[in-house]
Amino acid sequence: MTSNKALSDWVAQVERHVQADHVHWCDGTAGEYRDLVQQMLRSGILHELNQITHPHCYLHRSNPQDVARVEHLTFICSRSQDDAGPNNHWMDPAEAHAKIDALFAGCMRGRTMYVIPYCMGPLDSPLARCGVEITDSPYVAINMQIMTRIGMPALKRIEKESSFVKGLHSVGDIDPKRRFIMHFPEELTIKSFGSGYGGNALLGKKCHALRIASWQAKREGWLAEHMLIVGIENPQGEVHYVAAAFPSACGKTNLAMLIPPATHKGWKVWTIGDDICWMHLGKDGRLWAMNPEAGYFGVVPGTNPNTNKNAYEMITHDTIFTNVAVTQDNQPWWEGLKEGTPIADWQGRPYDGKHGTAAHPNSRFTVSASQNPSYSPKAEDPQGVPISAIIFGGRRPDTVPLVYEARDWIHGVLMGAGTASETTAAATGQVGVVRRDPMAMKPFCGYNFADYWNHWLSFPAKSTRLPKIFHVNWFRQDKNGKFLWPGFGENLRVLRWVLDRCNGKAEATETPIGYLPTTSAIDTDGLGVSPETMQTLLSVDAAKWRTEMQALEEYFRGFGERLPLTLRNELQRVTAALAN
Ligand code: GTP
Ligand code: SPV
Ligand code: MN
Repeated sequence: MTSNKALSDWVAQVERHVQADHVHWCDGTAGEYRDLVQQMLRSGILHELNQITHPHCYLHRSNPQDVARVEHLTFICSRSQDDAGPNNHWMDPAEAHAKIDALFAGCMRGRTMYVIPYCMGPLDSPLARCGVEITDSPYVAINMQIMTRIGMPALKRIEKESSFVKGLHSVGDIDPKRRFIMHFPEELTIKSFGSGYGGNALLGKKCHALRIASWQAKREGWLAEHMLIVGIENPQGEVHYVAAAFPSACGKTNLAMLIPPATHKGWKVWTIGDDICWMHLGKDGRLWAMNPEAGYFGVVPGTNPNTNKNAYEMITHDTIFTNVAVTQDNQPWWEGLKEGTPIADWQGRPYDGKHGTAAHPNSRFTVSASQNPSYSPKAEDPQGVPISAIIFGGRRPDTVPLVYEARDWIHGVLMGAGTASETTAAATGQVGVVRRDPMAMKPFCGYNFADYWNHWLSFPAKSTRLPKIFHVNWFRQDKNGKFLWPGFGENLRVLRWVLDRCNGKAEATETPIGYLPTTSAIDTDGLGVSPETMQTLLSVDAAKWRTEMQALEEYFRGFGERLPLTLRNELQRVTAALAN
């Protein structure tokens, strides 16, 4: 099937080991997608949704034990444990291979083994990277077809290039006790067993494009980040691009396809990507960003015409829904939809409104990026787009202001490293507890955070035209737990201040934690947020921030001697400023 000997040898070796009944090389055609859907409708893996209101939309119900990423079962298996760092679970590579290979032995008897050549990034981009996922899940195969560029063109590229990422996946028997997501960065290899869910199973996404790619990026001088990429067009027709890192389920998809509020005539927003961003220094010294994905695997709950009209519209056709509820007439339903009534929950049980949510809080849509009304043609540009600002953010009910700016790159790296956020349903475990999530990469950095921060800190020596760095928090609450900031489309007002700062046009006040907008610097015309609320959103409580910096210092201590001295000093500088 292929002239690449490394690939054909690996496929043959896997085939012998897993003992699949059939081998199917995915060609990525529309006919193949249709056939796989038909087969899954027959076997019950997919259910047809209302084809009049939602043409070509299907529902997949996961095993209830398999509805999110599993960070405690995710391992970085580098030769040295220190290379994985305290931020990762580590296993010795030989031990890890032995453990997981035993699970793969004979696991595809009676099943078809799908071989999926894929390309992360535009096929003609020098920044793109290829991989091959072998899986026994047809659900994974069609999701990969939407999320990446699969099939013959990717295979051709692999045949021309010397290396590709090998990803082996089996749903096994979906037993959480026999589940591992293992990464072997030195071997460019991923082995994932026992889960069919999103980030555990679509190996091009978090496993390749973040964990393995971040490792490669460190060695080769670029960045692989958990960031959306968005273009903001002002009424004069100028477009500036922003990359923003928020933890899982903290607003990337929403910001990436934001609709300007009615008060903002002449503004337009262009989506490049909603989850992953690969950035390279250009010859001009600017950072150029590329979205390695071709689709969105997005959070469904909360999506409605007021919060995210673009997403709402793009998921009315040709969409795979995972773990949503359904209405009497078989339309998909979720919390926050604001219309319709669910009669069956995400597990297909009759829904009475009394026991839990109808849709799973981490229910997802899979949809091609080309269906997004705000999709930018620049997303297909082989060179990517130049980034003016990098934004970090998290879900913080208190302490963290709506927006503030780092005084320089080093301070910005501290700001990113200091990001913390309430946990969400995107991963198993407790929801709503604040944890440190540096650069929104806690679950995704394929190596020691200390080395990662060092890598970030290496950029000023290579360029004087780096983007400015900011931090935002859309999730500050009042004492009744109500969000103080309206968010969603109104976030454009904050992005305007950010871009004006980049162009030297907006006012700011210097504080110990960075530059904050002056009270009048953010346009609140027609917003309906009182000046007092704006004041709260833009205040810095020194006592709370001293506690915050102490917590960060404690966290940094876990990285020992490997923590870059520059970062330690920067933390001390901010701490000292807060003491005054
Ligand atoms: P991943 O796909 O897990 O990486 O998540 P994401 O960062 O793309 O998050 P997404 O945009 O899907 O948002 C997750 C949840 O946060 C949804 O329920 C949204 O409705 C909600 N959300 C997004 N933006 C805002 C905002 O500006 N304000 C508030 N209050 N909620 C928001
Ligand atoms: C996330 O959890 O950050 C996601 C969904 O984007 S998953 O693909 O499951 O990682
Ligand atoms: Mn994500």
